[in-house]
Amino acid sequence: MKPIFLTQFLIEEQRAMGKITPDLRLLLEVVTRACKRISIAVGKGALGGVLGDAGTGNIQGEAQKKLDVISNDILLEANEWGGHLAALASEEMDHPHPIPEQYPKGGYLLLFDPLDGSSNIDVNVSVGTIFSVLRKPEGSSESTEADFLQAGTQQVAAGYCVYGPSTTLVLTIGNGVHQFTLDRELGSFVLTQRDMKIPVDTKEFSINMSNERFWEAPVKRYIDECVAGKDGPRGKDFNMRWVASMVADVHRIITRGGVFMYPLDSKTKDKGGKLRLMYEANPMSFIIEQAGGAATTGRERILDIAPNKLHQRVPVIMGSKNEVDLVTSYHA
Ligand code: AHM
Ligand code: MG
Repeated sequence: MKPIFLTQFLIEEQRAMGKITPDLRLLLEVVTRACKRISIAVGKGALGGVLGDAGTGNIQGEAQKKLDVISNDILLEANEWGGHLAALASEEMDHPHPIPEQYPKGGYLLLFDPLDGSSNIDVNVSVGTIFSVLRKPEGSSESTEADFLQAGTQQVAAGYCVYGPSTTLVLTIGNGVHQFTLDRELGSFVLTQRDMKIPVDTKEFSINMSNERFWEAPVKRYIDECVAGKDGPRGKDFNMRWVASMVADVHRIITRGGVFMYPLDSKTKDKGGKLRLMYEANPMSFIIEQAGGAATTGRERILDIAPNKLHQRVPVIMGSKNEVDLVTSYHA
């Protein structure tokens, strides 16, 4: 079969579905080209001198890895000049990044977690990039932080790349979820799965069990019942997986089902949760829902949350629909 490259896929979507404007297509091409550069940097590992700490911290008080900073710079540099963006925001930057004066401005806002799972960089385990695209609100001339504070339902596109044994791109523009694999010889993303669907049922959960004593009762109940296996109320044995890279854990779930949880716990309660709404929870929830799954905080649908700040954190429960519905019902 003739390979379908990302460019062809996007052009055909633009023509047939009217789903993509030329500017959005350019944006997606530019972001994914930046991901290729990040993939190369990640792949060089110790030989590229890219491992280890940067010696700096981000606004969330987390130590930055060299590759966090490199990936952030690659995404900024790639996206500044094209004329498709009004501004950018990153998990690694305190404030939104305006488009430099010398370049034209466009109608989209780009948000990203440049390198998710960065605790895994130095141990050669999968990491990734997550991104989300919003429209700039009508009427405002200069972009402000308030422009970004839109509910996840307003996203026009979202995607992630996993830098694993192969580099895969998973993308939604609001009509299903499609997977592309990087052909390293050609340097191009090739469509390898159209319309991914998450099985509604699962026997696999993904949570950091070391936090068990900090969880709330509904999550503890759900996991206890899974762990009880065949002899418990669920009547089946469950398996557990935790990569500690959200991109890798969610990618497994989109591929073969499962439920991913970073729930509210007493350690992160003051901050609202562990994962970031705008850079992690919203784009992943959009993708998960487009693949037939569900995503909640336990108390509400993630995509419905009206954000109150750029670096807001939220509890996350996402994946196979029936399981997410069950955990959510325990919160009721
Ligand atoms: P990061 O964006 O700084 O890498 O943090 C987010 C990561 C997620 O990818 C992952 O699910 C989680 O943090 C792992 O947390 P923990 O180390 O508590 O298991
Ligand atoms: Mg992250």
